[in-house]
Amino acid sequence: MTTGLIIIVSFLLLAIVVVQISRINEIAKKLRGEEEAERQSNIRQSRYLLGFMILFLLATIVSAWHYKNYFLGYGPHEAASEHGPGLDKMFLITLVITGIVFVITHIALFYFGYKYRHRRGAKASFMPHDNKLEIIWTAIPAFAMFALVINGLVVWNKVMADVNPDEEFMEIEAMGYQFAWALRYPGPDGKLGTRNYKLINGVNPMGQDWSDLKNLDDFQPSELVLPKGKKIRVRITARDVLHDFYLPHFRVKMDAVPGLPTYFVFTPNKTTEEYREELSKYPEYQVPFDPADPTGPKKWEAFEFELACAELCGSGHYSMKKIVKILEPDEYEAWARQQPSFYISSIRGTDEDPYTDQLFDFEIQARKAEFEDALNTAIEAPTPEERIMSLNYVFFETGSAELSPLSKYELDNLVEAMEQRPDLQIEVGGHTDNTGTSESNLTLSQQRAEVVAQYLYDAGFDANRVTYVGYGERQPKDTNDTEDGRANNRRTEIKITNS
Ligand SMILES: [Cu+2]
Repeated sequence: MTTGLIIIVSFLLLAIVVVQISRINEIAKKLRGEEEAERQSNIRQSRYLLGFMILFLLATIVSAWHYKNYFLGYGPHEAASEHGPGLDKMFLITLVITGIVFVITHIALFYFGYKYRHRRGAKASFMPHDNKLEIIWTAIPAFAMFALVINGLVVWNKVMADVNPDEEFMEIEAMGYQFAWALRYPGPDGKLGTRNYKLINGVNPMGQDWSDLKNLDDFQPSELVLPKGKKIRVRITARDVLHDFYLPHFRVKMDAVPGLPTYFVFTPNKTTEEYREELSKYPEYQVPFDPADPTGPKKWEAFEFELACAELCGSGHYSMKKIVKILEPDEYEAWARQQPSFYISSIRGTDEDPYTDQLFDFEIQARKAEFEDALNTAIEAPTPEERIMSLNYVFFETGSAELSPLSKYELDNLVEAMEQRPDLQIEVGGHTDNTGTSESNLTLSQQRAEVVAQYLYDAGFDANRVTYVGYGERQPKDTNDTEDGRANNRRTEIKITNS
């Protein structure tokens, strides 16, 4: 605020000075005569040009020196990827060549302005054409440009190269949309599933095709986390408008174009921790990250790599920033193992799920483990009232005693458990919610309990070990006022009856 005020006041004062000087000139002109005043003015202005040149060049050099530790490629900001230093070197060469030209042309510009100021009686020399001069000022820039372009092509071909199919790499996907990035990792199978833009909807933001089994373990983390030292191929796409996948610290930058998949291959070679370590050696990063909190973390401690969008894609463009973390390979593995599959966490069991009529192996395993735990808890319970467990995955068709197909997994768990425990005796109990008359509910619960018992009889157990009772709606476990509560009440239980 005060800085702004000082700048405004300075400009005002400067304007007043300029106005005053021109008024003094007017008066001087009248006193000394027009011609003498003009000569004086020419000398003065040619000197101002020289002064401006010195100030301008000094400011350029001093500010570049002062801020050098903030520039990518300088100070602590060495590239964090394998291809990065090659690009940085190319930029440095270009900067040195164009920098020399920049300084020489500016000195020449202002010096000539000084040297050839108007003098009384001086005459301009007439030089319509000079072959030698033309050749020199065409050949030198042409040669310099040629060298830069050739160097650039060599670096470009290295940086933009795709992976060899037989080489080891990890492929992830980044999709830009207004206004964020959706990231997709291949999951334990190491392969990204196929996508189709026609399948994009509110629950399937990337349009994953669930009929492709490779999609089922893909996960969509909120941060871009990558292992150090691994070659990464990023598939880059856009869902709506142009975006640009930009990882400044890794010198990665590629447009994300709707309908035209692009990619970038790079190998991160510094972890976030290592980069912070490097920053900590520079005084610029030893200051508090948040100036309002002087005791808080230092700039180097709070540093994070970032993913940004480098295409002005609309009003929310600025919000496309994502944190990027580079971890040691074992830390990365631990992180990746914890990421839930998008299909399992967001699609499984919904209307989008094409596999509601089947169980996956891992689900069968998980349900079996859950069953064993619950059974052991019931067997070891101290009082007879607690020796009860629900068969959580036994379901019937609505209003009937017909088992739903997937119930067999839970019933097979029960069969196996009874085979392993020859002295286990159980009572199968059927329960319903309070929809319908209590008589019909009682009948339905008896029929359902009988169907489960029959399954066990068919498996070779007899009535000494398995009895069944229908309790109807008499023993609700939950409220009958909500659908969830009613679903909890429609249950099949087993009671351990051996004492
Ligand atoms: Cu964008």
